[in-house]
Amino acid sequence: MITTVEGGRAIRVQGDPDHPFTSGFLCAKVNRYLERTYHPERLLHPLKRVGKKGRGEFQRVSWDEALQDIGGRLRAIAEGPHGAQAILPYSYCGTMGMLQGQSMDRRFFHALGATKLDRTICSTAGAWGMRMTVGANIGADAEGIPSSDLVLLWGTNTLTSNPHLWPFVRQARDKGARVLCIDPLRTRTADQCDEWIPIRPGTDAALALGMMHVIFADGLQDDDFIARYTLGVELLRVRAQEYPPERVASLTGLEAERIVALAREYGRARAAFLRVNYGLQRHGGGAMAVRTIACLPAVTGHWRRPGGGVQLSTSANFKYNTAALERPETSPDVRTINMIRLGDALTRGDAGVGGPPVQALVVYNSNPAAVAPDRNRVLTGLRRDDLFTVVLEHFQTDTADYADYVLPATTQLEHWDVHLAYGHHYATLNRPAIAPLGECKPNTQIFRELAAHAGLPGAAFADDDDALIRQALQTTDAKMATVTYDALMAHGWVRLNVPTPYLPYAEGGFPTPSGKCEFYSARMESIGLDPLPDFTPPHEYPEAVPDLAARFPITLISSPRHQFLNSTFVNIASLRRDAEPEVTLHPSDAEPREILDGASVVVFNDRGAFSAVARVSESVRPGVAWAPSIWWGKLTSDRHNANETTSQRTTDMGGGPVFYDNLVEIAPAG
Ligand SMILES: Nc1nc2c(c(=O)[nH]1)N[C@H]1C(S)=C(S)[C@@H](COP(=O)(O)OP(=O)(O)OC[C@H]3O[C@@H](n4cnc5c(=O)[nH]c(N)nc54)[C@H](O)[C@@H]3O)O[C@H]1N2
Ligand SMILES: Nc1nc2c(c(=O)[nH]1)N[C@H]1C(S)=C(S)[C@@H](COP(=O)(O)OP(=O)(O)OC[C@H]3O[C@@H](n4cnc5c(=O)[nH]c(N)nc54)[C@H](O)[C@@H]3O)O[C@H]1N2
Ligand SMILES: [Mo]
Repeated sequence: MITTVEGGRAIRVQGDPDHPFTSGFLCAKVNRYLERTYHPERLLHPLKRVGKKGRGEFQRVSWDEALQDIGGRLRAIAEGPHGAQAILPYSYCGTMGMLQGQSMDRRFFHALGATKLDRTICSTAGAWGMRMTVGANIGADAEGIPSSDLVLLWGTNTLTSNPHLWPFVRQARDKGARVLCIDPLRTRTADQCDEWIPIRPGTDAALALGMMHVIFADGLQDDDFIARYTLGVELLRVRAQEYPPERVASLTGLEAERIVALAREYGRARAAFLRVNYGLQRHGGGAMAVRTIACLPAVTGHWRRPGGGVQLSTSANFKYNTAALERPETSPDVRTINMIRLGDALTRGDAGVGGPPVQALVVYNSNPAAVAPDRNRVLTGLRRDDLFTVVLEHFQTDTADYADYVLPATTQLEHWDVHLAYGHHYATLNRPAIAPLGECKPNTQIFRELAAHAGLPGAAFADDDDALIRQALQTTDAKMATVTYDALMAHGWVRLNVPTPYLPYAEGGFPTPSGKCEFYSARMESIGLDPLPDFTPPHEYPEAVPDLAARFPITLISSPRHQFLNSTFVNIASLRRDAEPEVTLHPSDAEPREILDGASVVVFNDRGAFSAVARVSESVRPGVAWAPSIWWGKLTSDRHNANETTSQRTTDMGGGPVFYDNLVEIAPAG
């Protein structure tokens, strides 16, 4: 991103036209980054709560007063009967920078001896699935897509969540490639594809196994690739036998002929690109689904060719020196709490992991009062009078309303950082374009100063941001060889030391224990799991929980609204455009409930409820509803959002969330 500054004020942001992946355009949200940065409600001074928790009544205080009080109180808790494990940090991806996201903050909590947070809320299930099959969350290079002859957008809303991929897809299409979208929703992406394959939520592994069934039956597999570079094909064939098209049809809700046709098209393609993304792994069987799909390009040998393979992410290619940034060795042996279980952690004491009650919560780069599942319980916890809460933020979010102190943080325009990517292969430097607004400080600086006020000694807190950048880059990893301090300072971004396009597994070299693509996984067997790919039903799969499904027959998907970035940008007027929370349902579900388009409805289950305006449309499959998210509760008419209904259960592997594995009922309001 290029920022134009005049007289100290940023006046324009634009994409870098020279960047090979983003090629000069920004997404709908970041285009509005100036409106966000200079928003009249931007937090510019430290604030101390004066009203009841949740009311949002605060008064301005000085940094000194805030830091002294916070430092003293955290120290008192650390020295109290429960020790420092009563302190819980809570952060996720407000910024994904290596500095502002995971450096001084970690050093601070490690030195304090605080509880550790397992940062699972987005991607760990899928990452687990990739690791079990190909060995790492490293996939095919999107810059190869123009050479693909088939693109499957599988569980991803590309035009919304990954728009920079689209130009590559178009290039492939211009050369004759077909583009298919596998999604329970006919998203704006599906609308632009050659076909929409409206799968039942949480059943993708069954579809992948059905495809393998047909591919093996028709002899469309690449026997040479399989023999050289994979492990366990005999067992995989047996497993795929169990998934004939008719059975897969009943599991996935797709027609058997459609499944056979898809399998043949995939099997006959030269280089099919599977763009799987995080949407499809937000179900009880999410890790196994990704593991299973990730077997496909090894069965067909598509990894050999540019544009072939599967991409969940490219992030594991970026080997910044996180140990140097975080100093994990300075942490005592403490418990870890899964961030998805925040509701339980704050209200049940220990989120099932044992140990002391949580007495202090320090939130940064996250808005858990909006984004965490089982929102009722999260808010009940945040409301506790005996919980000391500190929030580092740009805005007075739902979470900030429950804070004892709110500390104003800088934005991307105001601080230094370095970034990895999860859809391409370029490292990025974030150079501040303008001075911090008001009294805002970067997270790194806030944690340095908190360390001093909490009486934490150590040279670790003396490193400035320039030193942190240099430490992040201290690595001997071959792919990082091009990512030097000088190159970043000179160009702002630099490609990893990999060819274009990068073919990670063209000649095997899978980073698994066996060095092969593991259809059979001894690691999974050793921890008591099925060593082979399989279909693991969602937790709230109607056939498995008929009583629940009788009361709550609709699966709710609450994936992002085009103009929001999780809960970021929801308070930007030009992006919210006076919209209200909506829920789209199929006419065959609307009719028996007497719900008309535009009607006010309530979406509910045993966990909670939220209001929305109904949209009746065939853009969702029957039995599925879509609530574009993630709303700030405080900007809706009933102060609720879709996470009132989502559960704290975790995925089969990786401890991920199950946001879209969520049975609800929808009724006219009142
Ligand atoms: N505009 C915008 N862009 C974003 C974000 C944002 O909030 N807004 N968030 C960013 C972040 S943090 C992430 S993790 C990514 C997420 O982006 P994606 O990985 O694309 O994931 P989602 O948008 O959660 O879901 C994508 C699609 O998966 C579908 N889906 C749900 N369940 C299933 C299923 O069981 N099977 C299949 N096949 N499809 C299913 C949903 O209907 C949805 O259309 O986007 C990033 N980009
Ligand atoms: N129902 C439902 N729930 C979901 C999802 C969904 O699709 N549906 N998506 C899930 C996913 S994929 C993810 S990744 C999570 C995301 O959850 P979060 O990581 O909590 O993401 P955001 O909601 O964007 O909130 C980030 C906050 O960080 C703040 N911030 C940004 N930069 C900085 C900074 O430099 N310093 C400080 N101190 N603060 C900063 C922003 O102002 C914002 O309020 O939500 C998950 N929750
Ligand atoms: Mo995410």
